[in-house]
Amino acid sequence: MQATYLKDYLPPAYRVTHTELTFDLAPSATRVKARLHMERHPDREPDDKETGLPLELAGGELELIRIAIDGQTLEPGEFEVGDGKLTVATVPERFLLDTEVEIDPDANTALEGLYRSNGMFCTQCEPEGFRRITYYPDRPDVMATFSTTVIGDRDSLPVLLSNGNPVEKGELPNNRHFVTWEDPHPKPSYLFALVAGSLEKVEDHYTTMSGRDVLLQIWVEPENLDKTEHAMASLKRSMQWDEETYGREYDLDRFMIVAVNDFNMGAMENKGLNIFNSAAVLTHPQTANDATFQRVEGIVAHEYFHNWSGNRVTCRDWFQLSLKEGFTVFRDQTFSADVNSAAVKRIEDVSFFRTAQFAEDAGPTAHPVRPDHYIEISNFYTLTIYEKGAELVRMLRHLLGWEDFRRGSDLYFERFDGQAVTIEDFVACMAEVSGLDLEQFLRWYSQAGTPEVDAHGEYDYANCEYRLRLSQRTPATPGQTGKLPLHIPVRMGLVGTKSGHDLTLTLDGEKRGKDAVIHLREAEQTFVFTDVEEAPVPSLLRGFSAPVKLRYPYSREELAFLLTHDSDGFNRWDAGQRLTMLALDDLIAAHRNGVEKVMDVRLVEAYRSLLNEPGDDKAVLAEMLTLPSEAYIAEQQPMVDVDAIHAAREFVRQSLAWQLRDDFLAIYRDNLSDEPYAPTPEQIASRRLKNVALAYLMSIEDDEAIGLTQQQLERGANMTDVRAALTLLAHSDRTDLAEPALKAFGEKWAHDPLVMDQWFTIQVTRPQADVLDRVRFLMGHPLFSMKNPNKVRALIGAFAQNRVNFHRLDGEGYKLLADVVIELNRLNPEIAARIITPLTRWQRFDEQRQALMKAELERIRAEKLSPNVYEMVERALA
Ligand code: HT7
Ligand code: ZN
Repeated sequence: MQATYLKDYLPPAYRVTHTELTFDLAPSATRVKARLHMERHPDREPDDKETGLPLELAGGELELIRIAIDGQTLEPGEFEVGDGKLTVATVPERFLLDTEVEIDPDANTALEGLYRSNGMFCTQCEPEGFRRITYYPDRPDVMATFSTTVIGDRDSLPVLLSNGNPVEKGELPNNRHFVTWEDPHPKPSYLFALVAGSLEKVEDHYTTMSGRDVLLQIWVEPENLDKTEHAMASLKRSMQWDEETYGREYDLDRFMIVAVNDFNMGAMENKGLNIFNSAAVLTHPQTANDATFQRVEGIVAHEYFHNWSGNRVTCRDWFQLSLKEGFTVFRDQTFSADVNSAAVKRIEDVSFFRTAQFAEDAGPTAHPVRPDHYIEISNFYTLTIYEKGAELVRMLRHLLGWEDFRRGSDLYFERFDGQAVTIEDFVACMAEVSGLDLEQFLRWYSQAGTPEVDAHGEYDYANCEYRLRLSQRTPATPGQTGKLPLHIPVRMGLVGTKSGHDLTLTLDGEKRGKDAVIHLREAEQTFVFTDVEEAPVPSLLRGFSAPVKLRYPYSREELAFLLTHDSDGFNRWDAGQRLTMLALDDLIAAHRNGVEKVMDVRLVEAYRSLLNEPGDDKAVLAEMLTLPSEAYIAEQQPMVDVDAIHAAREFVRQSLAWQLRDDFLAIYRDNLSDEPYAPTPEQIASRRLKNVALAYLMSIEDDEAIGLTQQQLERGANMTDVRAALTLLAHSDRTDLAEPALKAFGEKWAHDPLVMDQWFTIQVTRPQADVLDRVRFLMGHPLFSMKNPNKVRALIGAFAQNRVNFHRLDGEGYKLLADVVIELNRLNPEIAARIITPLTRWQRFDEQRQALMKAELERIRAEKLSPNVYEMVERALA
């Protein structure tokens, strides 16, 4: 299968200035007429003036009915169809192209292009789905205005939506009707959207900063009308935040969101008509937990922010994907930090990043934030493009300071409005407004892998100097050896061991305050701080100021000191994580060597002080009390021993619970509340703290805790508390408690697909050894469907995260996943290529597991594969 290379980029031979589409909708035979106003691109000179440049349009799964140029129907022989494209050898400089195709939405299980979900027609065009709707130059640097007429059955499809504003509607013979939509903003085809179905709406209004009224609509199936309030409130908050923070105003008269059940990702930012996975938009206190409320808020914001970072200014080609995704994730992260607890948001984002993106960067599918080649671009909607891309934008914000960063962003939007541009264009705006040289910084975009920074500090009592030596190295990644040093901003402080306070930082004779950013640019660099009056403990990489692995040989005493004295909340949390990791390392070694496990008393004492002097930030306290996940611990080990990690973590959990039982109980009781549910930061923090404490107590099957958990479940105050309690019961060894609770929950919520997704997940993430049979059993449940990505994620995806069970030594976990990948490869290649990820990480395990995982990858490789799965398997086995 052929790869596409960044170095081969050429502008399109022909561009489209205006696109007219007519859809005559029918479930298995939809007719699409397209009229494209086309002209030769001024930057593409033909090699031969006589014949000009051929016209090539992308297309797949289309049945061509007719093609005409300037009204003249082309005869077979005057054009060619094959290999995913339609070619016309000679065309005029400027012309009208008419095509008519037939497509089959019902047969479209890949959920790319036009498909049906629960009887509703909907589209997903990013990255290359539009070519499954009509023949088109389906690439982001072709931007056109669109006029779309949607025709459908009046009874089954009363609602007909597309991008922009409705300009005409009317009745047609045979009980059909139509609506015509016009989108005045030029856009690439990946932002096209169409929805038709029997939907109902919730409406609101927003007045923009210049006083324009915008109609806001959320369209859902009738039974979900009571689950839209939070998304609507989140949308209005996002619109206001983007005006206040980035000066960006919405630019159409209406903004619509539609919820669909079958969707490959979270949501899609189509111009004026965002399409959302129902799991990413619907909430109700009884059906969604706090994490879902916060996720919905973040995704609504993300898609809305794309209106500028992605839609008004888009990507020149798909190699630039992080231009829109990295910047938009950075924007949504900052938004969520502003409207919730900023410290907790950063802790959550970084712990996820260090677990999942670091693993990606260290594995066989590692790639730069701007990749230089791909076989299937859908495989590159990755944590590297999204989350690492956001970290790079965050570093730019730190390097420039907020004011210059905002000026750079203003310049970028102004200069490139309505254009398709590159990452260099973005960084150049930042360099221009700040005068900074960002040449070395650009390496972050082209170099894959996580840099490792080693730090060593020495205090010179005689001269009151602190010498900090930093060195950096980025390990080789597939296809990229010889890495160059990066420009790494290290935010830091020196905490005095006597005073317990941050000391003033004097570097090169210049006073830099108590918290400063030093710039590591060389492979090795020493920073000499003068006038340091007491021996300090360094607090490095505050707020995770760069996406690197920082190693400093902290003693446990130094970490306990930072845990209480660091002025940076993020680094206080990080010191706790490092301290816990040291204890876990000893216990993992003890387990492997068959030696008795002994709990580190210093860790118990550190937790005791946290519980006894809780401070006033409950949200941060809950994070501090949360042990690193098994996945994070695994990421820190040279070779992953799933059983030792599980045993060591359980040992720490239970030891803390035994020794601090009364403190946890007090925390639980202090955070009980009768207040009606609201997704406010205060309430969320309180519920989280309460449920973290309950989880410790349930780990030792404390009788009182069992009673409290059952009460919490029966009370059913909200899904946060219910789900937490149900999970604790279902994951305990007490089958007598687990089974009736699961049964009752399953019966109560059988009508609600999103709640049933949670029910599936809770069952397949149990640590007990019978889980694999349960997964197989649940795959036969009437509500499970391989065609619904949410169900696949809830059952199979969640099982693959159940480390002790997925990595069973008999290889049955791997086999199950491989069977699913093979089936999905046929039904939905995008999902197949995502769900395969845990198998691609075989290098991290012992020889026996490696062999089992590779055997399953080979079994998949022997199938007739989609480009998506082919690329993943080839990279995994390379
Ligand atoms: N920009 C959107 C990406 C997306 C997508 C990508 C591949 C396959 C299906 C997809 N659905 C949506 C989502 C976003 O980042 O906002
Ligand atoms: Zn996005």
